[in-house]
Amino acid sequence: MTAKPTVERPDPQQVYDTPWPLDVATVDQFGRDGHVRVPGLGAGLDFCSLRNELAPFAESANHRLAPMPQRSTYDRAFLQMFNLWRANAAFERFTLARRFAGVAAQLLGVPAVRLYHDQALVKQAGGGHTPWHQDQRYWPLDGARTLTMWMALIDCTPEMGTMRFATGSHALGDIGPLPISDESEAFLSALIDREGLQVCPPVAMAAGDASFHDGWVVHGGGPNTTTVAREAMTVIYVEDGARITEPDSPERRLDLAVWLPGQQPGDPVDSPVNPRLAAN
Ligand SMILES: O=C(O)CCC(=O)C(=O)O
Repeated sequence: MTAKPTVERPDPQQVYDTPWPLDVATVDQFGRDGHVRVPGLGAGLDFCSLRNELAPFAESANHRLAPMPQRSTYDRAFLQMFNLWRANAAFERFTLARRFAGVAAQLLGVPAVRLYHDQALVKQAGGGHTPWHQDQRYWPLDGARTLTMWMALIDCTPEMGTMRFATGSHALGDIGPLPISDESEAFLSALIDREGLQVCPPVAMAAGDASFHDGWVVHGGGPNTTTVAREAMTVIYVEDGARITEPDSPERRLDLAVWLPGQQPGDPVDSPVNPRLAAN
């Protein structure tokens, strides 16, 4: 009798702790385009187990919303679960991973980053598109360098609604207060046409493939026209030393209170929920 072969999987902490040096072309591409893909960044992690950890959070987020046809465009786009690192040990290891923070720091060209917050984004089967928007418009971090890592937790086809980007749009900076909505989709679609920006459409992403996007890049996601949920985990980073700016919109006022608790405009980002994440 032969022994049943076992699938060797590395200890997730080993994956999280092992640096991922980027080549110059990848860093240059991020600077030029405002987004870049890093395939296989999470390879070796147990995505089935991460999805099981996520399931109860997604289930309760789903129950808080109306049935899909009655939802707003925003709520049809995804179930949103924030700061899982504070609620779940598996996601604490994921979000605080030195490997991911190290890639973020290399792309920004800084020695260290701070966590702004994490969020899981589940685009349910039949879920709608994610309208075009700029993330940094939500954050009281006007002059800071910021970026988001988006990692697929399941093999995704483009039809499941992976990310789309307006390449180079980060160079336009702050386009204005346009919360994610039908209005932001229409306004930014017209802007993309007017400026002749190239759109990088949704692409297939295997579980563990990641993309990183600049806080000012115009981006969104396709609809999920399949019967499988598109499960993704995101981590938002800000350069270490960045200072908080005066919030000038309801979204930024809310973000200051929630993601930078106890902090004031002018302070460096360093509340207890914004740990410094250094690559080394
Ligand atoms: O997952 C999506 O559909 C959109 C994600 C997004 O906009 C972001 O992570 O900034």
